[in-house]
Amino acid sequence: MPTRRVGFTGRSCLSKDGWVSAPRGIWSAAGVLAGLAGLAVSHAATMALTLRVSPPVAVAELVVQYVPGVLAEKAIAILGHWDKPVLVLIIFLLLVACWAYAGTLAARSWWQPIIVFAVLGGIGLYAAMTRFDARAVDTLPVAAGTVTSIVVLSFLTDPLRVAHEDDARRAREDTERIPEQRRHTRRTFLVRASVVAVLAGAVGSFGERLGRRRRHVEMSRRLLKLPISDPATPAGARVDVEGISRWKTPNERFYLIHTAIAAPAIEPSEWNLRIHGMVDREVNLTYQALIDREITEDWITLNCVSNPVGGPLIGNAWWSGVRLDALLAEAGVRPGADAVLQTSWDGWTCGTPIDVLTETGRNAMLAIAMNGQPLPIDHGFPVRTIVPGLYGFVSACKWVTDIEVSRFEDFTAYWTDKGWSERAPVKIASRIESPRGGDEVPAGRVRVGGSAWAQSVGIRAVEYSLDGAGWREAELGTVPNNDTWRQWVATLHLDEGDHRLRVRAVGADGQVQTGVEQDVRPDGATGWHEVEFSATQA
Ligand SMILES: Nc1nc2c(c(=O)[nH]1)N[C@H]1C(S)=C(S)[C@@H](COP(=O)(O)O)O[C@H]1N2
Ligand SMILES: [Mo]
Repeated sequence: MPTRRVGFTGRSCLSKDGWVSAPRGIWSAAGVLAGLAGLAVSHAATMALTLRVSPPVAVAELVVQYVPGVLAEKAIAILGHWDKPVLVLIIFLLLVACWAYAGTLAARSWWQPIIVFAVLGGIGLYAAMTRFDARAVDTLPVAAGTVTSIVVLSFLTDPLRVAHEDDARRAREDTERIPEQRRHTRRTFLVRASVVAVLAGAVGSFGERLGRRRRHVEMSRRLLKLPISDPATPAGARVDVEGISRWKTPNERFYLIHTAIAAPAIEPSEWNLRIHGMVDREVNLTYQALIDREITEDWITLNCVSNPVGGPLIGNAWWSGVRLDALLAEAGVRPGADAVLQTSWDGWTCGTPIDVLTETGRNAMLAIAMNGQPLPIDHGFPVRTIVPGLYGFVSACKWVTDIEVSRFEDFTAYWTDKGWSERAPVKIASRIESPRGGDEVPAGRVRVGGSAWAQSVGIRAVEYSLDGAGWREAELGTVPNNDTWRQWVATLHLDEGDHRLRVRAVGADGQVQTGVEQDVRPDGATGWHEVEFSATQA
């Protein structure tokens, strides 16, 4: 019987009767290949989602964070600037060892290797979630990679295991057709392993290509020196209530909406804008020509039409850019034109009324910066449009490259084709940010607050109603202009028990926010925001 171990030199890892269908090395190789496939998928996911670090690099950062100072200094003394690549290499080798181990465990049981991959995934997850810039999406690459590894390992070891069991049975029955079975097993395994290797290589290199471009653009973006300012939140804009949004939304907290799966990465040198259509002279602008023009800056709140009553799809930033009225005047808008069709690098379109773009009081701009930073790639780098008073889907074209002066009746755009409105001014609205629904607050004196907006009109008052009682006026924060949200605050005296708080805004033009509830489609939600919470005795 032992003479049949032709080609299989590994130590038995299963049967008491001394049989081994595949040497340990093959099981280890299956484990390593499964691990590499998972790594390739997690890397591609990191790149496609344009996240900063892939899971092993997040782990390396975690190690750097916790490694004792003396040790770190020693490592740097020996390795110099190679310290980080060496650390990543060590992590990679440890991973390979764990994967190989998981492969050998697969010879014994189906669940033991899953534990190994789950533990590795858990470490990756912890590292991803503890990064300074961690968001929920940062968990996706690790999750995708872990699932891939587990599935691939089972796919690879399946033929090994079947043969394993067959062999054990044949050994007991003492039949003689085993070598052929082995050859078959080996062929199936090799075919599967090659398929996995090719797919993993393809996925990994696709991710790498995606990522390289993005990293390059990110570098150009960081090196830009723009003639812009970065003021702090104006005094008095922020009211004093715990748990409400910041008045100035940090870029990394600003909501993101786009139809592109991966945001386009565009070098400033590649960017070009064409203003054409119903104009006297076509205007063509390079990035340099654009930033050489006079820069306008302003606080402007950006609203998404899909924001439900009380929802989060709104943010307020300091935008820097070039006024569109001047550019359109230069092009010379022909009589009869009432709209521009904006098109982005990725082919998204929106139609914007021309009168809003040319209105002198309105600071409609081609924005190049947000909160004192060149636009983040995801928010439209290098150039996007910002129009105070209009929902984003009809105005705030990110990665804008083409502006065609036209007439509404002559075109349709991305969202209007899908049943959303052609024209969509932002509706007057207000929301409660503290307390949140379901909160428990101490009974007695409680500060509540939130924000309200009536863009390009301004907020005159915010009123609240507690437990169905009459409307009372809240105190307001200050605002630098009528295009931003305005914070409100009120002091309640709460009895123990359940409460219901409602809020509504009054515009500077006297318009009172309607309580009639309307869905976000086709031109924005209406209705009063209401929050249920309870007060308990401390
Ligand atoms: N190119 C492009 N621009 C776009 C969109 C898009 O899908 N693609 N979405 C729009 C919508 S619906 C909104 S609300 C804003 C959101 O901008 P933000 O992601 O910077 O917050 O961008 C607008 N500009
Ligand atoms: Mo939107």
